[in-house]
Amino acid sequence: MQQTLDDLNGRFGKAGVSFKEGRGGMPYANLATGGGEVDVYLHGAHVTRFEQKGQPAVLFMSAQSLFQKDKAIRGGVPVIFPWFGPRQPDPVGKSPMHGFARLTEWQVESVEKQGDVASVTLALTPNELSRSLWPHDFKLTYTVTLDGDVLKLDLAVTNTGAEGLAFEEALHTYFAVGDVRHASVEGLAHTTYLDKTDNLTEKSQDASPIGFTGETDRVYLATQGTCTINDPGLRRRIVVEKEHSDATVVWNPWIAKAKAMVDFGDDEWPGMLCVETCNVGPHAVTLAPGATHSMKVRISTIGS
Ligand code: TA6
Repeated sequence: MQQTLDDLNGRFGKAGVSFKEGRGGMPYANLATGGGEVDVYLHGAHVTRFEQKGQPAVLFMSAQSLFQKDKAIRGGVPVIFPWFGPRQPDPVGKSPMHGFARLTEWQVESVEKQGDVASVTLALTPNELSRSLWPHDFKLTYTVTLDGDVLKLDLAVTNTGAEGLAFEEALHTYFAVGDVRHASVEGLAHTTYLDKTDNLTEKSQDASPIGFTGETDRVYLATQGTCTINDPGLRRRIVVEKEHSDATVVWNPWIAKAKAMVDFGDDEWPGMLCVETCNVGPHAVTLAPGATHSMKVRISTIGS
């Protein structure tokens, strides 16, 4: 159902939560508290902006991002469901990378504003696109909350069908950094990862923080802990806490891959890195009929 701005503001608008027209004429929800602002496009339920008062943006958004109904937004927090990466095996052929959830408009289900906490809940149920790719019944319920200057995301998947439901999911978060060549990621020491730049070879992470000296694309397995991004460039640390996520992806495209992406500036790769909260590969989720799985992430900053 198409949701007009008048309809959305009439039904849900309140102090701290408003609906506006964004890039490509797409509607988005703006959450505003004393601590900052968050923008969430209905297209893909895509968080495109998280800014704390007086601070540089916490999330990276590509200046080249498309805002078209059949394309993913580049940056912010893509919602990845029900497969991660290329679909394997692909029964329909040419299934979109990272599933369909980020390619379709979600419905606004509710908004909340209590004190300095503002949130919007969006929902996705089977539609023409999903049915053409993945013949399963499901409901996604995604709550985006700005609690003062902290961003909280909660992606709940409910199996509304009569059969078991298996899926992968990720909150594919792009963080803004001063210069990825001087940034590092802590919290994944002594773990095992699959290196996507080396044919998914299984490798061991040592005790040192993860630095970036080239294209980096790693799926860290059996990782439930908090990650911290150390960013001396912006003189801050970004803390990524999570619940019910067993895998963590760390990604920077570096030079060649940046050039290969039409919706990503050739010179944008130093300003970002992804730490993704997910359940993928061996950590895919299987739900019995009627069951719900909720994956949560909490993003805060220290310093700057
Ligand atoms: O999460 C890292 C990754 O899987 C990379 O391999 C790269 O493909 C990235 O996601 C972006 O994928 P996208 O489909 O958004 O271009």
